[in-house]
Amino acid sequence: MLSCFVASSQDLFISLSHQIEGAFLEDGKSLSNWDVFTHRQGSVNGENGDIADDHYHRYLEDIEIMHSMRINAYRFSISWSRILPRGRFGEINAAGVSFYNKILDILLLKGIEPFVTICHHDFPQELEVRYGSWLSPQMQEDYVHYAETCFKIFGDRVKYWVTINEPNLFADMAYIRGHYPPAHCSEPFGNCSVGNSDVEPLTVMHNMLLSHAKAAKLYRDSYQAKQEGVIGLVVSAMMYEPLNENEFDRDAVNRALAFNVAWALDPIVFGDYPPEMRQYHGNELPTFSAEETEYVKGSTDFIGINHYSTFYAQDCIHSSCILGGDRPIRGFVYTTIERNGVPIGDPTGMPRFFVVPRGMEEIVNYVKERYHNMPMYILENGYSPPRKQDVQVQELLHDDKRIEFHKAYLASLARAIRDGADVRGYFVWSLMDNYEWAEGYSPMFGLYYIDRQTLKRIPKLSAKCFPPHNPIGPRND
Ligand code: AM3
Repeated sequence: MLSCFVASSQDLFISLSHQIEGAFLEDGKSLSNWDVFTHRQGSVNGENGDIADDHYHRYLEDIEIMHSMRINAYRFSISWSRILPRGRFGEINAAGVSFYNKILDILLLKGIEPFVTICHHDFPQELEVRYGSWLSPQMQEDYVHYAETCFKIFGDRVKYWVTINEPNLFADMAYIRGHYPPAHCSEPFGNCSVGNSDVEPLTVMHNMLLSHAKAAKLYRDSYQAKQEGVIGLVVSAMMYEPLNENEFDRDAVNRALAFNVAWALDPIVFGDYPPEMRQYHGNELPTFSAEETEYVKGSTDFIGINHYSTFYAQDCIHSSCILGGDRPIRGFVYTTIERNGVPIGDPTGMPRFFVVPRGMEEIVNYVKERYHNMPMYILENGYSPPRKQDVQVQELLHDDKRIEFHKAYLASLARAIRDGADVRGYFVWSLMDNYEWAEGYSPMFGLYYIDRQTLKRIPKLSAKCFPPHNPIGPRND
């Protein structure tokens, strides 16, 4: 058996979100974009989040699990459709408020710091139907109204706010690949119900960033002094390495990072989109007015990083690339997971995700250098084992590979921290196996296994290893 982790001086946390709640139409919650998408026949192999981990009814047990593990922080998201089922067109749902009030109160009682994400991929379907959600500037009004509702009701207890989860991944998955609702897609991902132009993902990101910035300004102007919290954004931050060791592919790495990570972060730190994108998109890329630049720039107190894997990047300006690689060719970059037929790392259960621990140090250093070493939190990092037919539960529970994964990624993170990166926390994705968006229940990222028949929570081997700086192990009481 593998040993647990070496003690670390950093605080180490753990995370998960509403992919666990279930109770999809209970107590006044409305249909979300995901409820509608997954109920549409075949959208996610017939699987949906109707029950998920039934956390809505089992939150006491789940927080007790966290407490027993001596976890010191918990990241979760609030379901927009539970709090404002009709967005700004209806009333606050008291039952939804009461659910999160209970969670926050118990977490604090147990000494667990809540990190709260306001919008994590989901929102009331009514906003999609009325005006096309993130494609419309109207979504900014709805988002700010919702965010303020959260600050007012929960802000006395929440000291760490994340405005929007992974706007870059959402824009890509929902408006380029068509894997997330509303499933718009562009070439070469032509196999979805609604075609779009290249501009849609740019518009979606623009509305998300303006929503983030307006909410952050409101928080800072009216709540921060009294509530003494911080507010930030989290990006999906994959790493890239040159496919071939030459200057062109190294440039392609920079463009891949610009078109993914800096797309979201440059505006909120510097006030404008990355020059690399401006050069490629020209006038297609939206612009911020002088007034918008004022509040978009510097609108984050910290940078949240979700990191899972690394890809190879190949330049497509000076060499011809095969259209239809792992990603659309944005910024003339083709990304792939193999070099000369050799995969970049060991496989995982997520398509295109490989185990490449050095990527953690590399991505943290990239963010550190580009954004002048702002405070960073690793808000997601985790491992799902390669999927197998008829896998035995015992095999899933004996998750040496997950332990190895976190050991290696934490060692890589520790190197970046020793080199001066201001990383203040690390959250594991995730506490329990849960409903993984476009992939359904097959990926199993949890430190706890969920029996899908009984919904019993069963600790995997890795659960005994967290948090790693805990010298005495989990509680037995
Ligand atoms: O589902 C969570 C994790 C697990 O895998 C979480 O809710 C998300 O914030 C986050 O995006 N997570 C995740 N991402 C994988 C997304 C697959 C994208 C594949 C694109 C490959 C370039």
